[in-house]
Amino acid sequence: MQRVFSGIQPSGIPHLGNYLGAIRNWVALQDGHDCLFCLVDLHAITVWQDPAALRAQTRAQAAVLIASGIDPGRHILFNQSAVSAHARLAWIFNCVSRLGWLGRMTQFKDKTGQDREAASAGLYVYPNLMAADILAYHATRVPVGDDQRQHLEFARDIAQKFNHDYAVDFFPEIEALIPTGAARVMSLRDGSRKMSKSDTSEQSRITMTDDADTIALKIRRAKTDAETLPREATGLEGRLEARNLVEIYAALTGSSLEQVLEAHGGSGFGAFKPALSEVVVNAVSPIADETRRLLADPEHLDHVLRDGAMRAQALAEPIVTEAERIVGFLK
Ligand code: AQP
Repeated sequence: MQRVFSGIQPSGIPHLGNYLGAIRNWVALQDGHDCLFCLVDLHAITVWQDPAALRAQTRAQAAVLIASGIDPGRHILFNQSAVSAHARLAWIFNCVSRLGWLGRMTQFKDKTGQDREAASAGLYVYPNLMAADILAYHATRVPVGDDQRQHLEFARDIAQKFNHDYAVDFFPEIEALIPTGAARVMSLRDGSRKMSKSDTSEQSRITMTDDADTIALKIRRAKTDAETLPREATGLEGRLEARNLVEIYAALTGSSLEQVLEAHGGSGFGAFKPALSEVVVNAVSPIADETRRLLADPEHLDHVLRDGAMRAQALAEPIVTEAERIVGFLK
């Protein structure tokens, strides 16, 4: 069976973008693959995290994943810092990848904006760690949202360069699994920015723990334009916010953009937003309820993560030890 590695940063509570772009597909991949689900806390601290909040968010992430249908008994759910192999391989990859490659990464530019000098060095070398996350397990398939496409290509380049530099055939080819439809969910406040845990506006995202009233309020306040919905997809051109809401509706109902517009074209947002709220509440509420139940027993969650870390360590240890031997470390 192919080994699949999936990561999510415990930098906040997962939102609808994480769910539609990633988590929902992870759940589906569990049949027919060996999966590792990793709460990537080493990545999270590339931007400042309050330590107590990071611990709470790590448990909350684990709870949301389990509530969404991830099965930590059949697969492996763990937090990254508990398995030292990630950091060891990342150091080797810091020395394999090139500054020029890192300089082309758009996520670094997006996250730092004008204030690049103040960014952490960790944020700059983030793609090296991401490559290590995957390759420490010789994982061959990585389900990610469309926003991570560039990082996946980077990881492939690192694997190839390592194999080339050391004249080995050690790291495998990686394949990105990118979902079609709502692969990138945008902010409810600005249709040109992706929905993000770290956006300072709570109103920009629907979190997977929001209750029905909060969801309805966020959707009611979501930025839109004054026009009615078009009857054809071409009518959404240049209407980023409108398109985002229609795409969310389509992704959650398993319909195409065209089908949603056939049913709702001609409606104003006054009518469409309540319909969208209902669809979102139906998807999010059962997950939010189960997450609250799981969070009531933090010791159980910690036990699940510790057990996952031991199983992950057992897989990664021989691979990373071999990589260290290949580069010439005494072993
Ligand atoms: N808006 C999105 N639409 C679709 N997919 C998304 N993903 C994230 N945002 C969207 C996918 O979720 C997975 C986990 O993401 P992550 O937490 O590792 O990192 P991220 O992409 O940086 O997510 P955020 O929410 O934007 O977090 P912060 O604000 O902390 O940086 C990935 O597969 C990603 O594609």
